[in-house]
Order: sequence, then C-alpha cells, then structure tokens
Amino acid sequence: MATSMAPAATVPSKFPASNISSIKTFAESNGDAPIPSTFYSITEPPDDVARDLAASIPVIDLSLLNSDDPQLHFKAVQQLGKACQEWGFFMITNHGISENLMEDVMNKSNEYHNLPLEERKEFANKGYLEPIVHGTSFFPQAETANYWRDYLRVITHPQFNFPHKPQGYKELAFEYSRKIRGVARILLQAISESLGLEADAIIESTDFDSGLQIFFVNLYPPCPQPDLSLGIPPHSDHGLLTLLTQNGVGGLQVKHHGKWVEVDPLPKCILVNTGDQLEVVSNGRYKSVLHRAVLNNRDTRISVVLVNGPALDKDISPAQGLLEKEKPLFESRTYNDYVQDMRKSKFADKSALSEIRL
Ligand SMILES: O=C(O)CCC(=O)C(=O)O
Repeated sequence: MATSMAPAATVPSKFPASNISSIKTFAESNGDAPIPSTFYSITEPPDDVARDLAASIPVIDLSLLNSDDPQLHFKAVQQLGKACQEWGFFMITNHGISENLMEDVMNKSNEYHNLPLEERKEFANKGYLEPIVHGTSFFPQAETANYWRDYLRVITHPQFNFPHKPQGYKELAFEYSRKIRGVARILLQAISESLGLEADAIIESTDFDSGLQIFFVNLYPPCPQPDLSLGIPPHSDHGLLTLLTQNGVGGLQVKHHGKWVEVDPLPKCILVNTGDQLEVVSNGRYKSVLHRAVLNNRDTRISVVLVNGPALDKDISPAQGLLEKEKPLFESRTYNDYVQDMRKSKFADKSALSEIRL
C-alpha cells in the first residue's frame, strides 16, 4: 500500500498513463490521490451487478467425472454440459491439486510482483506470443482506456518457459502448469462426452496434447476510485478452457443473462471459464463467457490464470461428429491465426469470434 498519502482532490491526476510501466509502482506513489482520467473505464451502471446469482454458479466435483461408477460419471458429465451451456463458467472441487502447491504458487506470484521494477521490466514491451512478457493494463496498443493491472504472461506449453526469479518459482510453475493441463484434459474429455462425442474427440481435433498454454499472473493493487476503473475490461478468452485461482480477494465477475455476477469461490476450488475455441468446436453450443476484473480500494488482488488451447498450427472447426445433424456455424481457422486476428480486433468483446461466424 501507499506509504505517503497525497490529499484527495477532485481533479484527476495528470500523470501521463503511457509512462506507467507498473501500476503497482504507480499506485504506491499515487496513494489516495485521484487516478488519471485515462483509467476511467466503467461504462455500465452499478445496478448491472446481480448479487443474488453468485450462489447459483455451478460446482463440478472432478472426482465424480473420474468415477469408475458409470452412473456417477454420467451424471457428472451431464452437470458439466449444463454448466457449459448455461453459464460458460463453473467451480471445480476435488480436482486433485494440493492446497500446498496452490498456496506456494500464489505466494511466489506475490513475490514476483514485489521484485524491483527493473527486474520485472526485463520482459517488457514484447509481442503477444513471446515466451515471457511483463506488462501493465490489458491490450495497450488497441485500448482507449488504461486498466489497473500488472501482469506476467508466460507460455508454459508446448515449450515450458518461466522467469528465473524469484527463486523456486519456475519449478513450482512447472508442476502447477502440468497439473492444470491434466485437469483441463479431463474436463475436455467429459465435455466431449456431454456433446455426444467420443471422449477424445476434442483432444484429438484440437491436438490438445501439443496445445498452447499461457500462464498469466495478474496483480491488481488497491485503487482509490474503484467505481471508475477496471482491472480488466469485459472479454472472452481465446482458448478452450481457462483455469483460475485468486489470493482470497474477490474481483472476478462473469456475465450471465445480461448481468454481471460476482464470483465468490468455494475454498480450495479452481474456477473455470469456457473460451472461444470451445464455442467453435461445440458449434456454438458452449459459448465463451464474457468476464472482467473489478477493483477495490483496500486489498491487492492476485489471480493466477492458465489459458489452455489447441495447438497453434491446428485448423479449428466445429467437431465433425456434430456436423452430421447440423450446419457449421464457424469457418475453420488455425488457432494461431485466430489469436493474431484477435489482437487486431477491438478485443473488449467477442468480435474476433464474430469474424469467423458463418
Ligand atoms: O483476474 C481475473 O479474475 C480475471 C483475469 C482474466 O480475465 C484474464 O487474465 O484474462
């Protein structure tokens, strides 16, 4: 938190946002002073948040998906299909990733963002699919507002990359990213089954075993004007499934039936959202969910977010098994082209997906 607090004023600071290479460093020096107006990004009225729906977010017990009992397995597959269809978002419990590993990853993620700025900046100003990138905001080249977030973004599959500092982070991240891929694989098999396909249909058609995995470590410092600014604007993820944990500080909201729903995770669970590539392979059945990160003025929030997608060179289209009875809703495109096109589009919506809709 800030050490020297500037007096509150009504006029936004004129700090040139483009000079901010770490919002954490900026927030610490800005204290309680108004934020630069370039960070004003909330456009919807606060009553667009549906607080009563948080408790309805589906919970999937991964141990039931893995069950040898066909009835338990079948019921869990149906629940998962319903969660993908109705929400595009769910929590998973009994996922088999130890609490210690999750805590260690979160603690090292915090240590990473506490490294001196000079060390974090080693990975600054790199392209989207560079192995290791440190940045701030969301998508600086295309955005009209700045966002109150620092991030580390690392490609952890098919090649594993990771910063060497802080000590021990790389080893933990290796173990964690592999375990998350294992969980994503189980979910994709069950999702295939829920669509009436063979369990390995999505894994094979997306070449998931050579698939891209991106490891994001987001940090959102306390913001003195959380009602004006966002950590991340509304967007969908480009991959198949994104798995997310946070440091106990809330801020993730998902769009459900036109309203924002605050996510209040069960202890030790992993949050999952469906991405654009799942919408394509399911031929529009399982829509990618819009989500955003809101801010608070008290606590630093950290989220560790792993986007799991197809192999970059793989042409992705609606699953063949679905096209026996229905027309394709999307044209096929390599995942790499999709990701590159997304970087050219407006981004804060699902415009990249609209581009390939037939
Ligand atoms: O921090 C969060 O809860 C959301 C993160 C997110 O949407 C992203 O990294 O794309």
